[in-house]
Amino acid sequence: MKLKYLLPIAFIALFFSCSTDNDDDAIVNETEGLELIQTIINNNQTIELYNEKGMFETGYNLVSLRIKDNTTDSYIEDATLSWMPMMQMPTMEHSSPKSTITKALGKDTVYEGFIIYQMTNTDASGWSLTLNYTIDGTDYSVTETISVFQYENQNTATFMSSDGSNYILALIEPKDPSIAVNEMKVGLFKMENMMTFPVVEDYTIALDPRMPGMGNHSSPNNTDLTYNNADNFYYGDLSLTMTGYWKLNLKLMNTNDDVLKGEDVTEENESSSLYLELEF
Ligand SMILES: [Cu+2]
Repeated sequence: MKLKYLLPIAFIALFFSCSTDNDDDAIVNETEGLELIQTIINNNQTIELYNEKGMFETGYNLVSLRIKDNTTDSYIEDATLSWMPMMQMPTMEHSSPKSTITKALGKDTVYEGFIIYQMTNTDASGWSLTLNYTIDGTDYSVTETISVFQYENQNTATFMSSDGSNYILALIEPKDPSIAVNEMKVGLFKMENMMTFPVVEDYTIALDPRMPGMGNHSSPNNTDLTYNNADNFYYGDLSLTMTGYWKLNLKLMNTNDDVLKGEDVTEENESSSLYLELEF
């Protein structure tokens, strides 16, 4: 091969090998599969919020965050972060269940946590998000209005139990249900006050899925949900025998097996007062 053909090839090879070493490529890969929800500018930093859909909805939201240093145009890899979602209502304000924020597994620039929005206004208004973070020993804080859209089905339930306490229950899995025995995963939180929502441990959630549109039939091989202390969520088997609308009738029992909320589904009682919904 003549030199005039080799040179462009060498140049192209050099160009691509350089660009794969470029930091930007690594950064782009870290948010692959995620959609930007919002950016929040706080003086010298820009905070980026991501999730799978690119929007906050009522229920469980897994959120990824990055902080960009606007001066150097690079992402901060050693920040510590916390957050406080807040809903302003006509006569009071309240927060919601949320996790701590930790570095996402196997990532350098992405932090991760969840927020469970238990309600919203019909126009998605009412919520703000405060982010507190520390970079190199300096504390920063920013509060910004966010939009939280109403999810079409009841994927979260807020209720008062027979013990007088308020609880929040949120459906996390299945995200993509199929005609099969699906792993069902929910979060259960006690509303200690308007700001504090600790995880409830070691309760049991009885499960009875039904199809109200089809004679309220059930399905075989469901199991009740039990607490997993490795990740603080509840797990059980959810059997879905066909596509369509399912009402996941639930009954919450405390550690003494007292029923705190919900009723059995019978001929006379077609639905529990505690339920989540699912459609696929
Ligand atoms: Cu509210």
